[in-house]
Amino acid sequence: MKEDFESELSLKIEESVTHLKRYKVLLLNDDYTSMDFVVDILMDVFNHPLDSSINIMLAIHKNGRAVGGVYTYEVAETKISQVASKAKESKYPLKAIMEEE
Ligand code: TYC
Repeated sequence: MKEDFESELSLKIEESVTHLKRYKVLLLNDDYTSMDFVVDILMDVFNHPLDSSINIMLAIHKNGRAVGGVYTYEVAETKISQVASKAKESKYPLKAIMEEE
């Protein structure tokens, strides 16, 4: 059917557009995660050096959120799930989300 073809095509276009976009991965503040743990996450998951990691962590603590990095959709998803599993393992409520840039 023409309608089926068109809706399949528009889904494909949507997917292609999703993959061309860039996504900010934001870390969110909370009252329980230790500052040291967030600094470790910024170094280990987001590959920031120690001094930038401390500055980003303090920005999250002060402003409620800050950007850990900007990535393709898949890489952003991977960073978010890495944060989620490390936080779970350490019993911290730390959360990362993505936003279209
Ligand atoms: N607010 C936390 C504290 O005072 C520290 C913190 C910073 C938590 C950044 C989460 O994404 C975060 N221990």
